[in-house]
Amino acid sequence: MLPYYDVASDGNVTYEINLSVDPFFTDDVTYLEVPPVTISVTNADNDVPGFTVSKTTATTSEIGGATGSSSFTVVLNTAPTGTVTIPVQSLDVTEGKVVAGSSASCGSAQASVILTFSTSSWSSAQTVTVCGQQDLVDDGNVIYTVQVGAPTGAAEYATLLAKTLSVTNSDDDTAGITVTAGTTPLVTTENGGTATFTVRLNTMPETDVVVPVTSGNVAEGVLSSGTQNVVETVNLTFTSSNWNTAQTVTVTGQDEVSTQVPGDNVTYNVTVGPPTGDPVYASSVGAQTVPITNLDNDIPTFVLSPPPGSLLTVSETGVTTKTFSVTSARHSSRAAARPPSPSRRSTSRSPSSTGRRRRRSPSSVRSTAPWTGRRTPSSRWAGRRARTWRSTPSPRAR
Ligand SMILES: [Ca+2]
Ligand SMILES: [Ca+2]
Ligand SMILES: [Ca+2]
Ligand SMILES: [Ca+2]
Repeated sequence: MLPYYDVASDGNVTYEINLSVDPFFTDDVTYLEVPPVTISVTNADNDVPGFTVSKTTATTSEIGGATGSSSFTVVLNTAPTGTVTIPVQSLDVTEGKVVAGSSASCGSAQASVILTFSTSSWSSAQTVTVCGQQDLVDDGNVIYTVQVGAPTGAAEYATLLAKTLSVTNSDDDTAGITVTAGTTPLVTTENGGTATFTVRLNTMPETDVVVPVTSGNVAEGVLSSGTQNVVETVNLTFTSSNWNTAQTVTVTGQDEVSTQVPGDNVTYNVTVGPPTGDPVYASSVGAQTVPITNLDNDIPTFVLSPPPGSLLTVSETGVTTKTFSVTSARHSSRAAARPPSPSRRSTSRSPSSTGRRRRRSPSSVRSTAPWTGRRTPSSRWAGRRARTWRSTPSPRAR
């Protein structure tokens, strides 16, 4: 007698075998008197209800899609006595979601899917794909769990426990600061010409980030951003909401306060960072420098004495002698209207500079200067600057 093989978890089944003498095929009549015999047989069941998950570990990536996802299958081990449902759930939807089918369906991935196995489809493996999720945060590779089960439905399955997959979602974000120049190169002028650049973060911070932006030479350029005006350092604050919105920094060129120096185009650095606040930014992002060139506004000129237009009469006899002089001078049309730079107010002026400024007083030169009119807002501006610098004395003042 051979045991009957089935795939149902139907338990140990006991059945009976009846033995009796068949008179039609029996020649020995003495056996016709033998009574029937019943044999009880138990067929031991070897089908244990359960389900198989094809993976215990997997890797996804924040880039998502086919490359950033991982698929596995689920199948029942035995024919169920009724329909079996198995939920599949991501326990961290910020890192991975699940969808029935292939990675082509990642666009509709959810926190969980329900797999249904009937008494006829129980042996067909069903595919589930774990789709890596993007978070724009420099959060490193994160391990999370996808839970399969526990099953419900057929009684022999409803007692089973859930299984788990350990999934690692690879990070694709690197904290950093992007500085974008408004022009290349960044140039200001001693006439107060400005240059701008913008600053933004590359990844979403988990706590606020403050990026200090500091002029390396306040005698050549000071900074403004938002309500922070004409200062050595502006502090740009980035939150999880505005981290990718560029904030503009304006650099305003500075003129000499006293002695005008011609030809002094000065290049210096504005430093952006290092950031503070969010631990990832504070620990992994350094400072970067932005070169700024402040262009000179001092124009060499000449002073004639007597002034142009004067009539000098001499005689062909050579008896009459007249003299005139030509002296070099220079002017900066903004100097007179310029508010004193805080970094230079403490600088003692040399006698020569004072003397030169006196000599430069001839109105024929200065009155035609084109910049004087543009400086007229300086009284309000100068007052603001003065207050600002008093309250935040510059360690870089010279
Ligand atoms: Ca990330
Ligand atoms: Ca992540
Ligand atoms: Ca100059
Ligand atoms: Ca100048």
